[in-house]
Amino acid sequence: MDDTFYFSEQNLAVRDTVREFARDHVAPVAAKLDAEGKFLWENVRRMGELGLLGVPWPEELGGAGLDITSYIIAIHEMAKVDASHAITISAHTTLGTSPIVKFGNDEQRHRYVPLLASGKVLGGFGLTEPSAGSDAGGTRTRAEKRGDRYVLNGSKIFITHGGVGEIFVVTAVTDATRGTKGISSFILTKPTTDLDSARAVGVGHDESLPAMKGFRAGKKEDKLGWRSSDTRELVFEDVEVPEENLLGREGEGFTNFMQTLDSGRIGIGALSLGIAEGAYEEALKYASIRKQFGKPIADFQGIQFQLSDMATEIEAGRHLVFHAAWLAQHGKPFGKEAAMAKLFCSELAMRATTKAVQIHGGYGYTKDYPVERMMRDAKICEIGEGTSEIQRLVIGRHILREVAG
Ligand code: COS
Repeated sequence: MDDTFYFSEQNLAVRDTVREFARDHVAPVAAKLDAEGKFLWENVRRMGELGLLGVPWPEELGGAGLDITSYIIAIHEMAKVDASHAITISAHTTLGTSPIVKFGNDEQRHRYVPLLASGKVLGGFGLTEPSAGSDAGGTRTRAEKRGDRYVLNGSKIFITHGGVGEIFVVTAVTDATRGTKGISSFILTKPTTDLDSARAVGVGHDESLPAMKGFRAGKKEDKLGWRSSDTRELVFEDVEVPEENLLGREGEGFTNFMQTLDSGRIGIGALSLGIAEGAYEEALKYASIRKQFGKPIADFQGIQFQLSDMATEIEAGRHLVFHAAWLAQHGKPFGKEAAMAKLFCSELAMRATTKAVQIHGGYGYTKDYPVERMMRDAKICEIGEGTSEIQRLVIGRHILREVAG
């Protein structure tokens, strides 16, 4: 894919900015952050300064005012070096901020989006629950209307930025008799769990956001991959949420969140593609310098075939991801294409990273090379923001609807 042919000057400038940032500030620390499971506030600040935490939002809301392709490029480019930094951009922007941009009223948009888009505070998205994973409609968290407020009780799990974040959009059942149409969404706020670090760096906390009593982050997950991204439980114990924090109308929470996930899938497709490309580049480099039987292993056809397969599949993945982004950018339906991009690229990330480890041989299994981290980081892409099975289900429904006319 000839980048200069498909991408605008602006798109390429975003790519260069992220490439430079990733080279200077992410690559040198990625392995250490992974080993320590550490969330790096300094890089959140830097990403905010570069406009990477609000790429597609209008400038009047504190965003960079760029197009969706630029945003997808940012995720893709970052993931070539470190998936944890890439998911920070993606989860914060699509999951944490886009529901407020798209479904919020003017007051909500102006209240919360500038804080998020500038990277002053981090956002998150609370949908998944212990009994509502793939079955997102199985939400048990309740929101009971009492006067001019809702009282929330329940919990969410596996929430990116659950601890470090301050602004969350979450779903809760407002009418248990109406199935998915009885699910509503709300904006909740709490202080970051990392208050000292956030204060020291100057981002991550905003005094004007109310600490809602009874709303707190729970256990931090100790994960296989994406280890320097913060994933936690969110707990709601009689949380009083003012009615002006209802996002959209009552009963619209499920469909709004499903639309958010449609967009999110392009981002996870791009993130997965970035992991695959990062692993491919490492494998190519290693195969060119590693000598066995008196010559670089890249001279062996067995290695060339593996590299050829990786390069071909990456090329296919790029077309899927950037086609879905193009559709979204031009206001065309993109749900099927986003699910295809996410499905193909997440499974590609697993294949490519596994091959990259194999090409590195014993060294690939050690922490001396980044490919083992990339392999661990790839796995969640087949699970998070809709498993591969759910993507196949979504694609299947689209196909059958198209056939039915
Ligand atoms: N956009 C807009 N509306 C949507 C939608 C979408 N992508 N998907 C579903 N809806 C609407 C449907 O049109 C339906 O409304 P009507 O009854 O008015 O037609 C309503 O939502 C219920 O949809 P459906 O009956 O298809 O719901 P299901 O319970 O069968 O669930 C799936 C649909 C499986 C697709 C959904 O639960 C899902 O995406 N699960 C995966 C969740 C996920 O990705 N979790 C990741 C963690 S969050 S980061």
